[in-house]
Amino acid sequence: HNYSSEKDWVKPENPLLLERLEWFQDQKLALMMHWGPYSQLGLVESWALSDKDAEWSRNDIDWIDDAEEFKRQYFELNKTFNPLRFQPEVWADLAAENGFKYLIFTTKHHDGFSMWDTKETEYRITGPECPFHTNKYADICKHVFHAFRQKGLGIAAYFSKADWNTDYYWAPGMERGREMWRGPSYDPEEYPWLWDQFVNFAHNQIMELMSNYGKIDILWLDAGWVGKGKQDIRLGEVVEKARKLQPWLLTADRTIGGPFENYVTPEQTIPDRALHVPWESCITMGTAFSFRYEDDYKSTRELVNILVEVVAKGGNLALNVAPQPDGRLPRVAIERMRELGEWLKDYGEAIYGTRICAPYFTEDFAFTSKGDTAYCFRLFKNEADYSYEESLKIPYTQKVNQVEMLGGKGFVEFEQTDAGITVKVPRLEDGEMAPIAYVFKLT
Ligand code: FUL
Repeated sequence: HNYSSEKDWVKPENPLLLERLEWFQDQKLALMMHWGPYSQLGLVESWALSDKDAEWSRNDIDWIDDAEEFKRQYFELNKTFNPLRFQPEVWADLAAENGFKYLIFTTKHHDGFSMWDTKETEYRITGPECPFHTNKYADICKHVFHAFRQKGLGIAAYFSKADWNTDYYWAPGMERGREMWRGPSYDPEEYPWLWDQFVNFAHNQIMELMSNYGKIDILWLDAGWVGKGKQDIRLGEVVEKARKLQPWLLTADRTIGGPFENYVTPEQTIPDRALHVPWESCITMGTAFSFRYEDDYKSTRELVNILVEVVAKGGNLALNVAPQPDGRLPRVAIERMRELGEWLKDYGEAIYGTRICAPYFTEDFAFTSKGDTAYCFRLFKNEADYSYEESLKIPYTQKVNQVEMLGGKGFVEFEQTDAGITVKVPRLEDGEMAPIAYVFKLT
């Protein structure tokens, strides 16, 4: 998933949606969460199901030599998914306290397991086979959305158009899990009745989420590879219905371009330049979108560097943190969220509500702006990158009257020439750690 659909971005005509895109661009930081029965496996979300992707997605399954048996067992993970330590208020508190402004939650990933009380399939969290169905929090989406809304965060419903569980996705007699890249496994022209059923099923599920789960800000549709051209899932129809109930709804129909990709969504990557359309990169804190045992996590310094680069290029960061199968977040993930939150308490002013500002992002510097104010970050990518130098040359050529160093350092002396500004940087205080970044407010 790259950002080439930037060129196909269509500016909405509806003034409410334009206003919502401004809201969206103010938020900067989303918490993305991938959670479902697959979390028990500790692999890569649903991908181990796909024969075509076996090489990378099953590469650490050394205990399975029979793919058919594995897929059969995978589809039974609903029978053991029982997240008794699910406490959405704890997630929401942690997110709100640490600077996350909206949530993107997997209502359904490619495996088709629905995390809400859908009427469309038994393969769901409230289904009779799932032990969690008797829990008072069984309708997971409802409780997650409610908890985050209570804390003032926006809500994005991630919904995979691909559904490898439903019969409507497979040609009659074909094995589940043999995913075809464009999905479904048949040509809709050959089986129009089947395709119609699939499209109705997707529409009904989307409408359940739009009707019974409170205010939804964003419909985040994944699997852009389902529904291109003649295989379109007739999105216009369902979005029109959805917007009757949720007139403010933004849609992120990934990599499709056109009227339903209200913003562009690079994945695990940051564009090489500032983009002039609304966008959001989803990037994992660990090595996959869903939970992995003994995972490696990005350092706080790395996370700050990613956030600043994304924001300086005009985007939002959807930082993905994966809950464990029992419903708790991994300890390391919590620590990182807190450290990022600490950093944002000092420097969030230069992040939230900002827009791009030339020269955007250079080797060492990043810029953002808010009205007449510009913010400049001098990033230190590694601790070893940091060494104290009293005077720092900033390549910013607009007229500046005053320079303040955020993080409680106060106003600093500076000189301005045609080439930029030279500021006098105060020394670290005794015991002060090497900073992740200097942040200057240029007025
Ligand atoms: C991708 C999916 O295939 C991944 O599993 C993940 O959900 C990511 C956010 O989007 O297209």
